[in-house]
Amino acid sequence: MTASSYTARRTGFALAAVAGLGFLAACSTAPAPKPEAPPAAAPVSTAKAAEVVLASASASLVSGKLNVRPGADGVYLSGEIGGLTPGSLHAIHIHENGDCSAVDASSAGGHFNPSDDPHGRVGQGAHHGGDMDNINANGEGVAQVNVHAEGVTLGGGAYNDVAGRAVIVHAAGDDYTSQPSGNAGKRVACGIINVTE
Ligand SMILES: [Cu+2]
Ligand SMILES: [Zn+2]
Repeated sequence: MTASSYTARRTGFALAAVAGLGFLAACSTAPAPKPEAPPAAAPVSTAKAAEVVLASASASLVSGKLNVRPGADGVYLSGEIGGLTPGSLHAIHIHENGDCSAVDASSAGGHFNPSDDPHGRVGQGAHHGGDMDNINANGEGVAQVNVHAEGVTLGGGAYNDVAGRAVIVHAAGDDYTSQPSGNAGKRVACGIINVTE
């Protein structure tokens, strides 16, 4: 073998090794496998209550506090959110990851979707478990929240458990149709569902 062909082989091997590393890195950051099919018996909520402290994201002035309680067909969120544009409409959803660390709250991931359905509107056909109705800000930019997420539980660790996940408030309203998230704009507040009881 000549010196130059040896170098070419060495270079080729090094490139293959780098490509292999890239492949491994891609694998390690690939999304977690889908949860398994729901069991026959519906999972039940084991927690009685949780709270969400919403902090601003995307340089907004939005903040608030919500109480979360399990109910007959999902979980109910109530409380108050302030710092919104007076008279404006805003989407509010439960997102997959309990991680509000990114300045734009992108770390919270997409809508919590344990049933592997398209985005939609709660109470009206197929929709994400994290989909909830829009909230309205009054003339002072404060929204009284009273929303409901269907087909999810609070506590217990079942595939549809919302404990430890994030609640996100968006800059615009949810059109309940656009995929994958209702065309609701920036994430203006984020908070984690912390079980308290
Ligand atoms: Cu959202
Ligand atoms: Zn959705």
